[in-house]
Amino acid sequence: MRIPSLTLLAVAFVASLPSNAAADKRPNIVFIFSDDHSPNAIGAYNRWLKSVNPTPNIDKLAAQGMVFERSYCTNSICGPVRAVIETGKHSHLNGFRQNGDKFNWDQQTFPKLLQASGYQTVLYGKYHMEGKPQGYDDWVVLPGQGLYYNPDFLTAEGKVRKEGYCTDLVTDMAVEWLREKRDPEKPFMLRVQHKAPHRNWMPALRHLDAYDDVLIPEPPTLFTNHEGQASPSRNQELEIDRHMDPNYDLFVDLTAEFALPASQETQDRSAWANMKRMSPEQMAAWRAHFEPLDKEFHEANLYGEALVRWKHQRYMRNYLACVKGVDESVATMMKTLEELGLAENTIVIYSSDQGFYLGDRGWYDKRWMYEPSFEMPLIVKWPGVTAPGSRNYDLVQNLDYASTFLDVAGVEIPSDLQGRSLVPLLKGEKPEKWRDAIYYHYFEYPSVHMVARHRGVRTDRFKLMHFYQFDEWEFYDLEADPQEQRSQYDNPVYAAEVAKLKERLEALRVEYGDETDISPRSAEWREKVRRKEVKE
Ligand code: SGN
Ligand code: CA
Repeated sequence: MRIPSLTLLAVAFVASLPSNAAADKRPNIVFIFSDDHSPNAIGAYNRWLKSVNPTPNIDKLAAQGMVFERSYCTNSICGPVRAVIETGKHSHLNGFRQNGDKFNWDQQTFPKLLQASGYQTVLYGKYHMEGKPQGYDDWVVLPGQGLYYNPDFLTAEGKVRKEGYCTDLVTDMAVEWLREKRDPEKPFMLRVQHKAPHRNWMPALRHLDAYDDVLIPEPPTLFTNHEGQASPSRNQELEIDRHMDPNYDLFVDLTAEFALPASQETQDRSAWANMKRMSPEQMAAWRAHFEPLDKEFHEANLYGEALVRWKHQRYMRNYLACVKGVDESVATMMKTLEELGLAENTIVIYSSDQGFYLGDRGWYDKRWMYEPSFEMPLIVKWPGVTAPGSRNYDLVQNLDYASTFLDVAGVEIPSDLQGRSLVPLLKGEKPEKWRDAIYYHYFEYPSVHMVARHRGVRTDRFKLMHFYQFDEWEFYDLEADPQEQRSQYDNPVYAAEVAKLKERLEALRVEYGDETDISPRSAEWREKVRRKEVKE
């Protein structure tokens, strides 16, 4: 008997299928990712900002899906979080330890693997990893931090300037791709990545007055003295009081020549650095909004705690107005998926690169392993899989995203990935051996905001942090002290627990292969760094 050739067999097989069965029905993934959006500023997380109802649309997504209550990043800073997502490997292995590093795009990434398996892969917006993205069928990205108004974008063909507000422009590109550019026969992974609500907090004109009449709640730790912590907590530069600049950060008009500060240097550190990008019409609307508020501020002549409170209100109003733009983007994406009949087979994920201090501990910015900047929002709607309104309390990380996406697509997860697929958790299953501790390592010091390097471990209840350049430790019982106000590192009551966590930290270091030099630096080096005489 003659055996038919493989080609003939394949033709016969395809011909025997119903006409549309050739289409690949694996789930689509829409990954909406913002920059510096704290879970505290998401209604669904039920935290201290909930009363201002900051995110009705993200909350709707949460009501239809699963909210991860214990989601943490590996290294609380933009580029590194993204590199971990791309590779599923910790910073010390993927090579992107701190902002300013360059990502090596030649390495294995999850979009490359998805693409090879037949997914369409698309990336729009902030990526912050330098270089030409690989593994994407289409990409249009912001250079570096990107700008809020009339930003430049990088494309495969070169740089283009787009007129409008950044969050809207990124959403529009994603919508246009879904409506007009997608191949309906193939599944897709679409990344919609916003600059907002990153510093300098510039809302869309339509949202400028969104919170004018709202008294924003204050976090319980707006006024703390950091006496209960190791020295790095007192020697940072991210306090609302001492480091948040009313003009550069809050757009308060402090000069007679607001529109054009005298020197290049003063321009760069003034509101002008960001406002100069606006069109005359945009700038007129912007100034019309802030002028009466600035007048009131100057007349009030505030100082001390009253000034901190005022700065906090202004900061939060602008930040939350930026969040509003992102929240609208989520609504637009969900509506578009509905209209195109894609909602049922599309997983929608909302996340952000790290948490953020919204006055917590008296601070803004991120970087630390303390909860407000260590956590990452993570909300997932997977129709037919995530139970509507469900909550998960397992320890999860950005390290897990790559494995999760591959698992969703039925692609084999390479053995060198360090995260774990969240698919069982999304299904509501409780895997027998889920991780019981999280490993953290932050590398960027000395640098902007002056947060010392540290590594650490967090379990369900305890946290150990090691500021190794300074040879100082902190330890917290998160049940007894959820705001991490007083380190118990030297408290004999916790001695056994501290010893256990030190062992755990070492075991995780070995497991993840982190060979970073963690020897303490000399007293002389520490002093020089603090006097700004050393840059690394
Ligand atoms: C800029 C910001 C910092 C911020 C870093 C990192 N300064 O340097 O406030 O910590 O980015 O942010 S700014 O004057 O440019 O606003 S990150 O999101 O990229 O990690
Ligand atoms: Ca960020």
